[in-house]
Amino acid sequence: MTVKKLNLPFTGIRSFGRTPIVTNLDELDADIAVYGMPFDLGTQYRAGARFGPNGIREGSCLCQFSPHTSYDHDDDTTYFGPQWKVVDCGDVDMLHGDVDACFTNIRQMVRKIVSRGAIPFGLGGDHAVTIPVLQALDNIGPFAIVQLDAHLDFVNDVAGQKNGQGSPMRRASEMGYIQGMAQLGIRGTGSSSVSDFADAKAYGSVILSVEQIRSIGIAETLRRIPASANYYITIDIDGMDASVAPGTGTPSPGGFYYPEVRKILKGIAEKGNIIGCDLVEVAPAYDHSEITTQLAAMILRDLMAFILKRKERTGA
Ligand SMILES: [Mn+2]
Repeated sequence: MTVKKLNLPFTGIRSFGRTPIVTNLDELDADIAVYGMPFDLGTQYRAGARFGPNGIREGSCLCQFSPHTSYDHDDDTTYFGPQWKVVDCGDVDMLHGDVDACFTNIRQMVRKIVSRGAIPFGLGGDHAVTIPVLQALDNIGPFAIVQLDAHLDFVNDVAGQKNGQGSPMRRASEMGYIQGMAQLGIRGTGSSSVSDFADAKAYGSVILSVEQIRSIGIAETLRRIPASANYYITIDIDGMDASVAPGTGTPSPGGFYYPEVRKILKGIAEKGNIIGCDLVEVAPAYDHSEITTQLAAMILRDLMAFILKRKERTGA
C-alpha cells in the first residue's frame, strides 16, 4: 500500500514553520525571508539568546502555513494564500568574541534579503542585533520603528561600549532615515534611567507602558504611533508578561498578553507597509514546556499573515 507523505510538523529538518530552506541567497525568491542571528555577546545579564533562532524554529513546528490550516475564526479570514512564499534562509554566520564581524555578517544577510525583494524576518539573538539590521536598511527610504519591549533600550553606552542589548533604540535614533519611533510595553523600576527617558522623549519617541496602553486602548495606541508609509517592527520577547514568556534573559512581570500584541501588530499592518521585523531575546534554556518559543513563533506567524493580507488587499 502506498501512503501519501504527510510531512507532519514534528517530522523532518526544522525550518521556521517547516517552510523551504534557502541558503543560497542568490536563488532567494520569496515574499518573506526568515533568518537567524544566533548572537548574545551584547547580553548584560543571563546569556543564551544565541539559541533563540533554533528554539523559535522548534516552537514554530506548531504553526502551519497552508491556506487550509490558516482560517482564523476571530477575523473570519483565511491567511497564507497559495501565492505567498515564506522561506527560511538559515543563520547568519558568527565569529565568537568578535562583535564587529558578527554585525558585518548580519548587515550582509539583511542587505542581500532586501536586494532580492523579500521582507526580512530576523530571529534573535539578543537585542543588540537590531543595530546592524537597522544599519543595513539605510537605502530603502525613510521608515518609523515600533518596538515592543519591557525596556527602553536607549542607553548611550556602558563604559564607552555602544553596542549592548540596552542600546539599540538609542543607535536607531542616530540614523537619519528613521522617522521616529513608538516604544510600547516599557515598564518597571529600572527599565532605564531617567536621563535615558528624557533623551528618548527629546528625540520624539512615543513611550507607552502596558498599563497606559490598557488604559487608553489599542485604537488610541495605534493612533499615537508616528505616521509613516513604512514601519520596521522590533519585538523583544520580554515585552510579553513573564508568565507567558519566561524563556528570556530578563523576564518582566506586568507585560503584554498575546491577544493585545496580536491586535497591535494587526493595526500596524493596516496603518502602513511593514518593511521588516525582528523578534529577539528568546533564550530557550530558561523556557518551560516551550511556551516562550511557541509564543514567539505564533507572534511572527501572525505578523506575516497580516502583512501578506495587506498585500493581497492593496495589490502591492
Ligand atoms: Mn530590548
